[in-house]
Amino acid sequence: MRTDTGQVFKLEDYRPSDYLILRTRLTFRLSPEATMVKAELTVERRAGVAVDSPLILDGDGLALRRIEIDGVAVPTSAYDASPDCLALNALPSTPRFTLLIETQIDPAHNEALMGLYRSNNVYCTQCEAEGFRRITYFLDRPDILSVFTVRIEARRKEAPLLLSNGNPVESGDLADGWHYAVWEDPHPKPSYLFALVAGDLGKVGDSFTTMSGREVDLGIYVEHGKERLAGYAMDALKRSMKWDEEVFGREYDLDVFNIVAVSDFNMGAMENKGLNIFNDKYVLADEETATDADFANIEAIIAHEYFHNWTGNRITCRDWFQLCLKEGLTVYRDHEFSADQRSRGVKRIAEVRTLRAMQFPEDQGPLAHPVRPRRYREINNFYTATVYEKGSEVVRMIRTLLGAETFRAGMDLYFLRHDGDAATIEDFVQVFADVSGRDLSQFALWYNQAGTPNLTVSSHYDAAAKQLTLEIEQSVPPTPSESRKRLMHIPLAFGLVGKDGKDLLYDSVDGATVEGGVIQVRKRHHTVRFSGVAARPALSLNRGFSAPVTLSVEQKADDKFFLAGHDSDAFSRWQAFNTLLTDALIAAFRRLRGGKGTDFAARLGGLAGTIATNGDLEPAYRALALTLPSEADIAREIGKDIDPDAIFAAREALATFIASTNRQRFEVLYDSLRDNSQFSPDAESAGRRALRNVLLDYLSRLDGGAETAARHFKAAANMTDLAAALMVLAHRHPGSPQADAAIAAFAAKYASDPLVMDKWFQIQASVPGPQAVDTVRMLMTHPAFSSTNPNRLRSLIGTFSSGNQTGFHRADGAGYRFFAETVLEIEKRNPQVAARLATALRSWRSLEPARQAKAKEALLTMANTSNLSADLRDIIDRTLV
Ligand code: B3K
Ligand code: ZN
Repeated sequence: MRTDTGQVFKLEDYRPSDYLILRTRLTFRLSPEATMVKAELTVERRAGVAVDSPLILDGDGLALRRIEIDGVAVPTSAYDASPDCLALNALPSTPRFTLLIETQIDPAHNEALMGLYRSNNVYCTQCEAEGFRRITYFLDRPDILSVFTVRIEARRKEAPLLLSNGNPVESGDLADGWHYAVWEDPHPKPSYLFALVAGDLGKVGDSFTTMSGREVDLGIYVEHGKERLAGYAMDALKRSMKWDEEVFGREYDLDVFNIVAVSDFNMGAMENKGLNIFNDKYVLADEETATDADFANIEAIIAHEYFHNWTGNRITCRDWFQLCLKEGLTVYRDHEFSADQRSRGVKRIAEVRTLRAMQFPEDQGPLAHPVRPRRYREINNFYTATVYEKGSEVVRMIRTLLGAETFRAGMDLYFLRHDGDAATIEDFVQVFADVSGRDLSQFALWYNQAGTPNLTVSSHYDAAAKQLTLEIEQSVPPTPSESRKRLMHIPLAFGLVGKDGKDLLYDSVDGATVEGGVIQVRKRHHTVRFSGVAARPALSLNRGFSAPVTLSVEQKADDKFFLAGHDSDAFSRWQAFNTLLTDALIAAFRRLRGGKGTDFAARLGGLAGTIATNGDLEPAYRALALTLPSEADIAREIGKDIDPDAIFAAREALATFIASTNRQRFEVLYDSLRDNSQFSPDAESAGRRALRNVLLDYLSRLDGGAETAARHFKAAANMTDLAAALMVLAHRHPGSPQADAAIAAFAAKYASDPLVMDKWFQIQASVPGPQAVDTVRMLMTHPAFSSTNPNRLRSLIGTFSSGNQTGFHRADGAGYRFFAETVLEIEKRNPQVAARLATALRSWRSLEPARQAKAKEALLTMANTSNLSADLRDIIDRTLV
């Protein structure tokens, strides 16, 4: 484990390296505990660099075995080697030389899952961001692009399959049962995109013909016997390849494209050139083991990693500060792909829900950072929702500002101008400024300034003058180390909705630039006046969530109800209803804490019923509308002095109110949505299942609810329905015979399927209430649990800490104590996963005082532990600031 050195990396310190590595020839002789790695590097000194400049290579826990320059052993006086660094002081005076380095590594004991490690007896690698330095000494930074040739040698019995990046060029037998394969990747790439896989795996093969008629061999490698489960992933891959050609004009560039699924993986997947490595959770699926959400995730992540081939691999990042250059853009691309494959409106609502759940709290808490950060201590902690999701929103805003055609022209120019480059955000923004002729300097603040901007809007309609006036005010809240903020350029899409639900027209507008239904907010204050507006409209703002802002609109409840039923923009219609629900929940929370407020409006319950049964609306949309804001959503809206128990009680009360108001309608609809046809994972069928399962959740709260859910469980013909029923039983009827029976039946059936058992862990870890701590402790001793597997840890510890508000934030602080102790235990093996889990405490300052004090104690326990990893130290220190 790399302990923290306290070193801070700064964007402004970027400097090109003195040396380049033009070619990298690697030879691996694989053995679980003693793998030999020979690296032959063609090194070139940059023009103008002094001959006596040292070459300083990165390492991480390496053991050096041999070192030669141009075929001659280097005397020990000419270098300094430590596990973490190799400094060469006396180099040839010729500008180019060959450096040979031999290191020995121990994949079998690599529990951090970075570098070369073993997962279920398969050798695999993860090098982003800085894992390559755990394999050999290198200039392990993304602006060093090198042409890689990789030779892998292994015992054939142990590893019949030998894969690396690029195209296969040679393979054959060696003495003593060994064999080898050579792979060559013609595209220069940074070391973080290196990959190697060796083991005994089953293959699903297919092929794709690119737009210029080239044939690409596709392979997905999985555990033997699981080939059948890779069909959906393969289909998603082919659809992704086609879509990138059609929508972005991007063609694949190697003879093969391989994907390998492994079961121990720190994140979702990795875009290594020509050899994507995936968490098996995002490859394996059939109706019996995967939910509709799993299918959608597989489709999105397969697409995401494939799209990286152009946005990430062919054009990579100059340094890690530019991470959003590839991640934000690639998320934008996968969002668009899913929107095209599924329902665009529904997809947008889901995206915004994720952004608010994951990114808004980041922006509003101690870990806030700009989409392009300026400082980091541990880069792995910056693979965040801000970099990914907000980064994607920024790209979307560019498209909104420029229009689809100009945006595409900008992307074309980006590919043309920067193909083969390690680029920056400035490069990216510049192509759009060039194609549009617009000044995007204020807009670029979205990359450089942290915090979620707020827009406050009030409106006034003058019937006599037929004028509508909007007062728009922007503010950007202070965030750590950025107390003074500059004003942002915010594209605010809007509609003036008339009585018939259609948008009203207007003659002219002044006070801000308004084009294509978008107000461009650039100043602190705009008075925007629309003339020639025939009647008082209901104001629909931030349509399609055109900007990632919070919005405070002074609006009559009547208008909100009207928009919730009539806004022609699907997102805004959903938003209007969601706002009504949120307002009602906050009022109920305040009532529970002794405040004043009226009971739930009967109209709210009525509207829920109307939406549920409105056949003009897609079932998936209706399911999203009827899903109440989560406890975390409500907490975020309330912002301070959070009491999770009161929030929980308020939410339960509203859910029960909606259920009892609509009992009959919900029952009829629930029955009518029963589907006996052949399973299909398509979005429409998934939408019907989603709606039916939301209705189940409501109905389960009424008399006979446990029986209804138990019937649902028994009748379930797919994992979506089965998991939904189990969830409802475990959450709404804990300890009931029905719940206990379902929990036992599920475990008995799926005991040997770790990915399905993850759902079982998740469902139980999220059961609300103070008992959750003990439940999770107990489940950690279950045979299906493993404290070295990241998926298991996320299912149990991650769900408990980020998905169980009343359990984790138990009033006596036992949840926090258990959490701190567990994170410290995990950290010893896997600092990256531990650090990610630890972010669950980031909103501790918004808790009520007693819980706040207890959360702080847990943070201090971690902070006062000596020899913390750089990963955990960084998160804890920033959280406590
Ligand atoms: N680029 C990888 C993430 C790497 C995370 C390193 N800690 C997967 C992705 O975003 O596509
Ligand atoms: Zn990515």
